[in-house]
Amino acid sequence: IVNGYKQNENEKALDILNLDQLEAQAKEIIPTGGFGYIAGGSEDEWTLQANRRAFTHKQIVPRALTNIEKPELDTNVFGLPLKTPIFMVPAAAQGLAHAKGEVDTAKGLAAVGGLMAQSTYSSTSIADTASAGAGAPQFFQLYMSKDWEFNKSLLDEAKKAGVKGIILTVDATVDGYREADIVNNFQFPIPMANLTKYSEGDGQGKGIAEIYASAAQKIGPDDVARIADYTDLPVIVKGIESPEDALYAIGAGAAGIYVSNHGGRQLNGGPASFDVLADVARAVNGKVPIIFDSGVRRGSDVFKALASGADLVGIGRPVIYGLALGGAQGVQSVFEHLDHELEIIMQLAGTKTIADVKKAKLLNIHY
Ligand code: FNR
Ligand code: LAC
Repeated sequence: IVNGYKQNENEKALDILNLDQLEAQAKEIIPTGGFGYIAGGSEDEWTLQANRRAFTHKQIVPRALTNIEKPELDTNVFGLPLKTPIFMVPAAAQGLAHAKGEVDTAKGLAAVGGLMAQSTYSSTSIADTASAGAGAPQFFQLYMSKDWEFNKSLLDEAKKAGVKGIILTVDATVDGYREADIVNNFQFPIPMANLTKYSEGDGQGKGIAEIYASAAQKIGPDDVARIADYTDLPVIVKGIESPEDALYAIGAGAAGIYVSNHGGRQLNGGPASFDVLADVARAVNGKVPIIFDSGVRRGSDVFKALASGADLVGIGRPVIYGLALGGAQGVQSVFEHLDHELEIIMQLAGTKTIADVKKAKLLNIHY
């Protein structure tokens, strides 16, 4: 119990039917305020729901006579060897789900050989999260502060901890209108390790809106360039939904484009993330790798995102639910389950490798 907040301590493998069912199970064991913050989207959650529905807008046209068996999920993006193209998105305050927080998430990702992104607003420190996940690559996600000393100290710490890339999040310059947090009067009960050490206070007792207020609202291509100049790590810009922004970011030095609408937690009324992926990928035209997230829950969703131009496909909420339900082993179970669904889809679609999936044909029929 931290500040009256009960943290889960489960450490067990999970028997998963599908990722959607994890939400109801996690709701039973995560305290109301924390669950509302994790599950919630902004306003009436139209965009959050659109993220899921959008995957029905495209169908997979299978090839049958392809002579394949035993599909392979391994891939290599940004020069990083990965056992799966599915990765853990940056997600703040995982201490809300489990006492071990991002340290257990990192262990789970290392166990499956998948990439993990850690958030500026993590419950556990950059170094602890990085060492817990040794064996699989990690990216550090930066919320750019108005204080450049703070930004540089985080970038230095991330580099020292051995992360392989920096994600700059640009779609959360203010907090989306999160009605669950208002109803619950939610304020973070768990300190944020990276804020504890610096002048920004430790986040505890603050709502996400206040935390965001201390971050930068003004972010432009010059900031991408400034960060890319400061660190020699690849800088990936997260929260891109328009082809123009993708080209702006690349022109400013971005080494990757991350198509996302923050899981429907930010601009409500925007398109589903999946519905803008193909246009952004066409504009990027292979210049840099593309990362995708928001609403991914099925192996077929992963397949469709890869076939629409993504090189890495991220999941958020289901991993946090798996963390609450089973700690590191719970996280491992979530990724093993989704890998299994993807393997079945790849076999049935006649695609043996991830490279084959990226060339697969999708049909755009709105039923
Ligand atoms: C997030 N997300 C997020 N993104 C980011 O860049 N930095 C962050 O600190 C956070 N924090 C965060 C907390 C929680 C509880 C959630 C659910 C999400 C957004 C995240 O990276 C990703 O874009 C979405 O979670 C993807 O959607 P799904 O898979 O959760 O539907
Ligand atoms: C959120 C922020 C932390 O989505 O990214 O809550």
